[in-house]
Amino acid sequence: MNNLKLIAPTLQSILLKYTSRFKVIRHLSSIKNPPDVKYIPELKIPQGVLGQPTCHTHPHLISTGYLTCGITQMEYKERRETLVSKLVEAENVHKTHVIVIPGSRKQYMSDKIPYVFRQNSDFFYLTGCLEPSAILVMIKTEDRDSFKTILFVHDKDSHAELWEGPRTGCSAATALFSVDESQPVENFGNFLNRTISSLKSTILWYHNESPANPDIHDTVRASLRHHAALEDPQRVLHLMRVIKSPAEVELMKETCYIGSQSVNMAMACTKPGISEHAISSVFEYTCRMSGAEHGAFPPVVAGGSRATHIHYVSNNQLLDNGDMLLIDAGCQRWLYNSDISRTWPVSGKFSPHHKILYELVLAVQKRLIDLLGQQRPPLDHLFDHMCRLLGMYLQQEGILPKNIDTNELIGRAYRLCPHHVSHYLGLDVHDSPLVRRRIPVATNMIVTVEPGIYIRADDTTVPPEFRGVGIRIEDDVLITDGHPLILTDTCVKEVQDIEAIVGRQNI
Ligand SMILES: [Mn+2]
Repeated sequence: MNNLKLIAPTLQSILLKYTSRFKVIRHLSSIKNPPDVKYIPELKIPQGVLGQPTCHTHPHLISTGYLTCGITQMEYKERRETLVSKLVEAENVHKTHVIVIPGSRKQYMSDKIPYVFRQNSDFFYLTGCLEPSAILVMIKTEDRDSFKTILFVHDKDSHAELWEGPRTGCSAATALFSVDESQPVENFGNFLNRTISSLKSTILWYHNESPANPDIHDTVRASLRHHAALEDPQRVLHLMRVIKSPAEVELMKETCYIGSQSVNMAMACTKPGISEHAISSVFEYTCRMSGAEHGAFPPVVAGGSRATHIHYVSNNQLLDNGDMLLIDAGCQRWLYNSDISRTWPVSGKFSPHHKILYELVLAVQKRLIDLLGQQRPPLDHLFDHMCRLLGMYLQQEGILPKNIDTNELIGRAYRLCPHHVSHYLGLDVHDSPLVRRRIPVATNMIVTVEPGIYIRADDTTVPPEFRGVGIRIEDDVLITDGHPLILTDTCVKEVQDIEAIVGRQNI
């Protein structure tokens, strides 16, 4: 994390010089001692060069005793234990439970040209394993209290390793991932068939829709010939994933901090005539130099009325002096994601009408964060609150007419902000997608709060001076027993602070 020091002094001097709110910019440090980590001496990280970074080969990334940054072998093991006990409890008429969670396979942009590999979040959450096409299998029979964990990985192969780099291999994988047994991936099909056909009253837990790994999907489907019942483990798994452990909270703080500073840097580099592409590059550069692997998603960098297209990612226009610029971007660090939106004037000075709209969205956002702490509502209710607040404030400013009833007002507000105001955040940007947004938020969930307003250039239902602008303000928020903790709170969002730093950095 020392790399942030390359970026931080410039940014720190800008923030200190021009804003009142940033007295101290902390430097990132590797996570050394996450709270509540159990130290289990018998779990050891094998020595030697393996298929992924370890505390021995990459001490600048992973502290001694951890499997991945900030997370121990024990924590991964406990997650597997929790999942198995919850699944067995959910379907207790079956005698045998076989759980299959595949890793992602490599993706190619064209022949033999790979994309950067991204592990399947469910698989990573349960193993910490970064190897493509590895497979986790857990078997619980009724005659034993414990269950057996088998990890299928690509075994050592000097020819393949010449091209692709070192593999962990079966013998080191057993110790590294603290599983009972590791086998070569080629054995998986036979193993599954044999297991399912030899055991009575078996239920196969496998995510059958939109399979994470099409290569093994047919193998798993074929094993169903042996009269096993099929159930999806994802709903239970996502209910676990949506509540973050202390170590995960620390990782989320880091990725949110990097994302926040990178948006600040993008703001500082903005000036009339610069391209959306350049601003996008500043964001990405700052993230990566600060310890993020890459962006969390293709960023939206949208000037003027282009910001009214919610998923504008072309980012190929030049920024005009009178435009507002909307950024929706985030980064990934150790697979944990941040997701931030900010909107600022290209010129560094809000026009009176842009300022009215911006302060209105900011007021809605702050009110929604307060509500999360006070009422802990389901995220769907938060969306209802947003429409009501947005409608009310727009009416107060004379942007929506006074003579319409509440229902119509909420409908008009909804048309001006058609996207949801919140989603869960973590290993996936839209995290734990099987967890409904109808359940109340709970302590240690991390959610976004992202109200917006999008007024098209040809929208004749609002006064002309407010048309052709899109504004969104998005923070990442940890639900606590008290007031929510805004993990992206070092990202500038007050009008005076934005005006103080836009354009202060030359590139
Ligand atoms: Mn978001």
